[in-house]
Amino acid sequence: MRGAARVWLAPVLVAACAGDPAKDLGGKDTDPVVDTDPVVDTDVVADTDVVVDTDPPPDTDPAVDTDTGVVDSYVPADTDLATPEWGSGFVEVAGALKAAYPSVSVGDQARGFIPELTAVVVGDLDEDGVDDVIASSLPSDPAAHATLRAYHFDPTGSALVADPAWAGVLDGLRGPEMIMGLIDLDGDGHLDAVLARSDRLVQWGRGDGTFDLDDTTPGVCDGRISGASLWDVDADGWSDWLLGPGVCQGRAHVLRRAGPRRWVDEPGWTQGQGDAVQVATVLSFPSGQEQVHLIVGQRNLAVDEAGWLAGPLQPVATPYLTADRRTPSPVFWTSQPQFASSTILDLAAMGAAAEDLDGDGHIDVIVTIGSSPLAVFGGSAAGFIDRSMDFNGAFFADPMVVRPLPWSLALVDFDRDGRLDVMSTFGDDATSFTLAQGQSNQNRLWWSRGPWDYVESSADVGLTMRGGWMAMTVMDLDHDGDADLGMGGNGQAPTLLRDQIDNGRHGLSLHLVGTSSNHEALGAVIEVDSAALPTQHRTVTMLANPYSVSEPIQFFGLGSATEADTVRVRWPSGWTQEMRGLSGDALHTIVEPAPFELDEADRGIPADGVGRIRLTVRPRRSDGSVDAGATVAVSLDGPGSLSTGAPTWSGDGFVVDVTASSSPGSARLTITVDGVAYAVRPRLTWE
Ligand SMILES: [Ca+2]
Ligand SMILES: [Ca+2]
Ligand SMILES: [Ca+2]
Ligand SMILES: [Ca+2]
Repeated sequence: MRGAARVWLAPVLVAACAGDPAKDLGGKDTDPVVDTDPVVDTDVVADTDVVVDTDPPPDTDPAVDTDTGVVDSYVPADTDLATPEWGSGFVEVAGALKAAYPSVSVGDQARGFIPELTAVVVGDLDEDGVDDVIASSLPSDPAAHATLRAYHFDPTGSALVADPAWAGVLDGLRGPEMIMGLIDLDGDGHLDAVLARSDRLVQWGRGDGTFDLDDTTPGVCDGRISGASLWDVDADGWSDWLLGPGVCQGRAHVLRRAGPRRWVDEPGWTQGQGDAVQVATVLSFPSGQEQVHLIVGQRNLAVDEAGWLAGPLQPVATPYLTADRRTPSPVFWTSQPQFASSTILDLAAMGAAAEDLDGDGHIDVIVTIGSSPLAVFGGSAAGFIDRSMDFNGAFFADPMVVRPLPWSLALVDFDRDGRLDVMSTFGDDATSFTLAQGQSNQNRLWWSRGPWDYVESSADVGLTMRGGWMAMTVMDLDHDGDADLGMGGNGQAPTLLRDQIDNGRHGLSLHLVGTSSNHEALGAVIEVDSAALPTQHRTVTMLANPYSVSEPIQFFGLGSATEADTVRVRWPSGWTQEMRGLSGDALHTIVEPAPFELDEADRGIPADGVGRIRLTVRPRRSDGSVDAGATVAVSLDGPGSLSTGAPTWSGDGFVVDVTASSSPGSARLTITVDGVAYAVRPRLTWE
């Protein structure tokens, strides 16, 4: 089984089958389009009142506003941002990890053993305030199971301490596959573990380092996966999974969240997909009024597959998503003319990330592709346009036996100057590892000095360690407001890198926790004003990295300012929260003050025609306070019945009871406040 996995993790081989682009270095676009006429955003002036009582209606558009074209001018007030300063750069804090991996197996070609594959994830599993680390590895021996090792950080986050007491604690997680990430998926406050198997995808954390193993996730093909995406496809307030088979061929699956700890495969939610994709992972993001899902992986070259799924952000009727060929033309293919009619799946993309890199209000997408390291799809009002970037000079200059492959991405402002930098891991896949017998690759950082203007700064930040890298998780392990990294790879001991870029600039990290919105706050738009930098906008998405599922923490630079004047969060539920004076150099967790609540956690009761679920609506002002003077209306689409009359103010919120139907089915609630509907429409189930 694992031998087969090498096939889909083999862009070099695939590219060779499709015309040998690995040998075609291509002519790179030397004249990248640069926005010379940025639209100035006039709608971001911070209110000076600490208590805001403007009572704005909920915004029904949780996506980036493409009509107003919010633009960051990228003209920082801090003139010293023109040149980078790196201080100590990235510093490894992986001593204990390295000690545990004195020799990582590099495989045995004669016996068909691929290199040992490693990954590392971070989270506070026992909730003592100090992050914990789980390193996992898939041994070379195909008959062996993944191994797990647990560590604590010292309180400063500067060193790792092995914890023998946890050897037994992790027994529950031991199994055939690696741990890709730690996320609180059910919103109970305890981190849950995401495993690299679709039929054992989530193990539920108890908050003390132990886990419940009652997994009911539907399996996909033989179960092995290397990545998965979360997105609230049906906008019901619960995140759904998008994932696909990693070994066999099949389709990308959408698993609807049907309860706090339950997902149901929904083949009827998509249309137009073929059945011949090996999915590395999925990248989900909003684009205008749409949700877009990029299937990262490779298709059977004999079968046409579009490679994207797209549908409205506010879907009404199934199918919610339709297969689409979004790959920009002639983007990227300008330097690869032999692929002029190809889809993204022809090039075996293995990682992807989405963010508005140039501040024009449109999400841009970067994809790692084997035969030309980074493909940049620039978002525009007309769809993706050509943003061929010269990310690759140093990459091509590296004297390698076989071209190293890019894998995982991070689009993060590492130096806190307000501009998003680009980092990619590089390493072999099993095939190139075998061909070259283990190469010494280097991860790369490109520093942004303006829209579509990047300077490779890998050596400046100390990214000189060489190895075979693949997985990358992004976190703030020392809670100081900047982005730290976990990395693993083929035949490679995992490592942790702490951002010690000391340059006098400050930053903050934000971890959003949705309540009425999806728990991961995916799709939320964050706007940060600080004294020293132009307004920054980010959209919360997950990175699509192999063997890496990071909690979507957002990082903002503050330049010389020590706090953010204003942080605005437009939650996926549709209402906007505003906070003042969040301190820099810190990780802030922001929990959505719920604009509505249901008194049944699983949102389902028997279809007996009698039982009731109570909905409490609390219209929120931007400071989070409840507005008892708002006008609230509720409607039900589907079986069941609402209590008669207008929603009544109970002293704690506007209360509506929904009575179950007498036959099984489901219905969705639409909640309207002062004439504007919430963007989340919860689903009730009569079972
Ligand atoms: Ca949990
Ligand atoms: Ca959902
Ligand atoms: Ca930066
Ligand atoms: Ca940090």
